[in-house]
Amino acid sequence: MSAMPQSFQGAAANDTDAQETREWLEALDAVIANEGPERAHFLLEQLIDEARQAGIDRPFSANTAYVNTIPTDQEERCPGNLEIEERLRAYMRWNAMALVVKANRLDPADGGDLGGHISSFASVATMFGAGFNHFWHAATPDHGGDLLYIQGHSAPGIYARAFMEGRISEAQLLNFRQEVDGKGLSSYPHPKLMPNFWQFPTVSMGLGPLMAIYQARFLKYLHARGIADTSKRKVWVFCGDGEMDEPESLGAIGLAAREKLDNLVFVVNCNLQRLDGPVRGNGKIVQELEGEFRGSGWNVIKLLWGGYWDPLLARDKEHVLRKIMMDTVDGDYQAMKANDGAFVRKHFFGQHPKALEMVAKMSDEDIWRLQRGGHDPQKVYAAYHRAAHHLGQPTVLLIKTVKGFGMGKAAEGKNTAHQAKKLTDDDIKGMRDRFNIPISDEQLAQGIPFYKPADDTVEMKYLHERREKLGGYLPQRRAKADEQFTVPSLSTFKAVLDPTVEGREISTTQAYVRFLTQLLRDKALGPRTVPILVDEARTFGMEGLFRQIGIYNPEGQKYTPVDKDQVMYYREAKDGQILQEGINEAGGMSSWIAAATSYSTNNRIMVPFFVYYSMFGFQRIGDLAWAAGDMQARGFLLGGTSGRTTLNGEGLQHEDGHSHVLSGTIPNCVSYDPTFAHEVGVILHHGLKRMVEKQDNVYYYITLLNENYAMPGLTAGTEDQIIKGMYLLQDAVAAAGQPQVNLLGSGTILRESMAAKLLLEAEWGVAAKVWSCPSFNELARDGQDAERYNLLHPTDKPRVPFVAQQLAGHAGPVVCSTDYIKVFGEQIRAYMPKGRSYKVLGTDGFGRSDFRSKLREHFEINRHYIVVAALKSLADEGVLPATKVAEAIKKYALNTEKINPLYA
Ligand SMILES: Cc1ncc(C[n+]2csc(CCOP(=O)(O)OP(=O)(O)O)c2C)c(N)n1
Ligand SMILES: [Mg+2]
Repeated sequence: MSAMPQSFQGAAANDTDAQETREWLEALDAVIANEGPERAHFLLEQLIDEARQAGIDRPFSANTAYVNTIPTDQEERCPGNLEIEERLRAYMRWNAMALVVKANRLDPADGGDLGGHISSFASVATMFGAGFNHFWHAATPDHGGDLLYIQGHSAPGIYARAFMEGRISEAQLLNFRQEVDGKGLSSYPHPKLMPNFWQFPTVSMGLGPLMAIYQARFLKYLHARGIADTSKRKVWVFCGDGEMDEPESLGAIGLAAREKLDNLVFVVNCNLQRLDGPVRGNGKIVQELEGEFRGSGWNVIKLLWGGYWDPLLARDKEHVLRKIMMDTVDGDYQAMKANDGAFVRKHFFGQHPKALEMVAKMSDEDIWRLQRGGHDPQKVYAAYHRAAHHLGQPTVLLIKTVKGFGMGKAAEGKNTAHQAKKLTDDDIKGMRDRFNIPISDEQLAQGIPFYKPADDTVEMKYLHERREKLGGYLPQRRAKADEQFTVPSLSTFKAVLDPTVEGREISTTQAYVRFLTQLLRDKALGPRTVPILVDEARTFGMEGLFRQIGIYNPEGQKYTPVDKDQVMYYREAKDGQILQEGINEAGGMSSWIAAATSYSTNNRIMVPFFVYYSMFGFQRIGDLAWAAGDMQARGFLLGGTSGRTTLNGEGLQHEDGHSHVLSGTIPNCVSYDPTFAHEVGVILHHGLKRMVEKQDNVYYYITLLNENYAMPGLTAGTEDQIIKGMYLLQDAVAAAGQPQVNLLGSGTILRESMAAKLLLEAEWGVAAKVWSCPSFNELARDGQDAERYNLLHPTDKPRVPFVAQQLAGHAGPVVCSTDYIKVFGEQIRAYMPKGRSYKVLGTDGFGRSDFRSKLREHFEINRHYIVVAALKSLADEGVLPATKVAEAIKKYALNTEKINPLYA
């Protein structure tokens, strides 16, 4: 008879029939021993099912014991030469360390350290090794390539490998974090800075895991739609255990399971530490994550213990050791690894006499060698193999490691490990000895040399051979797609360029939808168009697309939609074209990024259009928008229902008066706030030309309005000016001596300027010209660029900013009015023609709900305020007496004592 299981002993206190309990447990033990764990699992499932059917309220537990998920006898053996791999890894560890330490021993004139991390790669090195040597395929003609999301601060290890592979030179290693003069290596993965190397920016914690889920989904989407064969490709995502606390990290794991993304593997490096200290000192991060992921429907593989533990666990018939493993909290686990074998014997095994007995014959060194699973290459291989072959679910590997592994007293398991970057000479010697790096004390004394074996050594041959087998080196990024498209001519989009017929009013949102519908009809680009929605299709009048092109759903449509009998019913299909993300802007943005970088990751140019409430854009998902810039995304973001006073009834949370200020902070984001349908058409068309035809690395942000009005149509010849950001919309001919002004505006408020023009002319004898400025951001960039040129070329003929060029022949003060905060319009103040006065009206302050006219009065941007601002400018210039301004204020009954809307 087997010994009494530990679990049984633990339950004894509230056990009313110990004999019966023992019989059940013995029966289970017998099944495991004779028929195997699979059978035991089946029986338990049956029992649980039966219990549930009988109405027993059995609480769900997603957790398993604190041991490896894969039993030792079921491990797939690694076919590689682990000894050679270990040596190669040792050199990479060394070079990664040297790279950081050398950079931080430089003595910069300005005193600032360059920084860098050693401990994270030290903990993840074996996990990278297994992947690079055996699993991760590069892009080849018959394989699109696996996609790697590398934990950002383990970048030095990736550089160390690329150096060994001959892809990065020693000179580049010496320029780690010194990028300004070119050739340096970026601190973290940044496609923008190393466009042929890094694919995914991951160092803003949480964004990597989130974006990767949508990336994996997008691969399935491309396959389902027959655009690319992605069947062999996988997305591997490395995250820190601390990083999993970011809500973004876990935020989309439900989608991954729901869509059965078996092309997705998360590897969580559970070194139990983050930057300041333990991730869960009082608990167990692995168990917590196991519950989260399994509860969400993922395949969970825990790899906690290395092979040296196997014999001990095999002898642990009474589950004494397992119980200690489960009862020890992460804070204590960390302390074990920051100490030594004697400490582990006393504080870990010492928790139970039987455990102490198990290790009685082992020396302290032997005990120290009982390593964590993530440092055992065979076990890591087996876990990866399982993950790579698992079907129907995404897999998460929870792999336990030691932060600063191999760095000795300097960092290993220390709370300070994360920031260890200036090792002492002794620490460095310690590492050299521990990893057998063939570098002498004399060589070390002259600096810390990098180490690379000769090309004809077995190690180097093995290194290259492994990558050749897997199609080439990684990471590697494609900067341009091989394919080419011709964008249909502008006239194709005639429907949005022509004036609206008499009595017909439309919004710029409708103009956008018409443009999109037209583009979808294009034979080549239509299928490449990816409309992305976050449960607002009806808000933007796009529900017609549901039926027309369908909503992507890998399951198709298993139900009969409630509106099936209607023309525009809610159609879901396996090859649907629309990505409908539900109420989920971060997910929509992640999908958009996957599509917008498809030219690089899939060698397929896709044209994503993501439309959302403009307030829930840059402000809500700003860091993703920044990552999109880094990734050189190409596509359209449409900020719907934009402007502070346009979305009248919605109030403070919905009325956007600043998204253009935020979009302007992203260098490769080009933004527009058009007023008219033809402007939308010209801008979208130009965007297609740049991003699709020329493959320029920019993306477009265009705000759309929900206000209907007659559209004037395109005046031929103004296209370029629309793109540059400013054109004369309504001229005025001033009689001799007549006061003149220029009214600038964008978005809906331009129409207030148009109304003000009429008032100025009819009631105040002022000739007013109206300028439509679809992009103050582009005007500002142009002006800054001209000013910079002039600064650096003082003796050249000065460049004239476009704003000044446009206004040059048009005398009179300038008044700018937009539905955005004043800094938006303020941006171009410096680029006025010399001596020209400039007044800016804008919508600073919290929004609120009311009618549009009331809001425009509240924010002081309606036609009356514009008239008053124009008259005041003229009075300041001495053209009119100040009493005229007072007269206007009175005439329009402006409340001069009301609170500044900024503070209201
Ligand atoms: C959004 C964000 N916040 C903070 C940081 C700074 N940061 C970089 S690494 C790190 C600790 C990471 O710990 P963990 O995820 O456990 O990774 P490990 O190094 O332990 O593998 C922090 C706080 C960041 N990069 N991104
Ligand atoms: Mg960690």
